[in-house]
Amino acid sequence: MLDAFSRAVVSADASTSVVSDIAALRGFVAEGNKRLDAVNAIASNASCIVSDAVAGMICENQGLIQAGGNCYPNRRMAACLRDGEIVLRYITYALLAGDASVLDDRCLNGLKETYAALGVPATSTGRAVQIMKASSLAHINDTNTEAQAGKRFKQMGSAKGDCSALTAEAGSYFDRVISALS
Ligand SMILES: CCC1=C(C)/C(=C/C2=NC(=C\c3[nH]c(/C=C4\NC(=O)[C@H](C)[C@H]4CC)c(C)c3CCC(=O)O)/C(CCC(=O)O)=C2C)NC1=O
Repeated sequence: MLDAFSRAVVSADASTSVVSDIAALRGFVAEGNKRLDAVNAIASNASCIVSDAVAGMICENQGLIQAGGNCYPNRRMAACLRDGEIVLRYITYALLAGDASVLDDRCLNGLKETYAALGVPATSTGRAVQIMKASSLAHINDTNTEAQAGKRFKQMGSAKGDCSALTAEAGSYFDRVISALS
């Protein structure tokens, strides 16, 4: 598993040069608190993000919870919710490290094949991850609304600033999951 720093070392070593992209690492450190806030925004809303995504996925495709559907019976429903939490957890690790390798190596490696063997439908999984993405990015940017969340409405209240790069990076980890599974 790599992070932004070990990645810089590995890349430099691969070309037998000294570590050169110091500016990027300086930025990683300077923006570190923002990154921690973003990780916290996802981590502290994780069960809400996951259950909302799986509920949304099922709402749009109710065959999933009928006999023959991959969220039926409850054992499979539980496995699905658990998988949503696993995927989201690895995404937070990648966001914290500033590198996708932990997500690739420890979560996505072989998952497409496992899902194919178990009959877990790829389009539905992709849809759940897409909803987790929308909801996570809203929590990072505090753009979630009471209308969307009802009684469970909660904002992080972090200092407002430019989070566009971090939001794009976080989004890229969700996209990575979707493309690895499709
Ligand atoms: C290292 C990290 C890690 C991952 C990622 C992981 C995934 C994983 N998900 C599994 C099952 C499963 N995954 C799902 C998931 C879903 N079904 C749906 O319809 C939805 C589309 C989706 C939820 C969004 C289901 C239903 C099963 C059980 C399938 C079965 O037993 O028939 C299994 C088979 C073993 C088990 O049931 O526990 C694995 C290994 N395990 C790990 O250790």
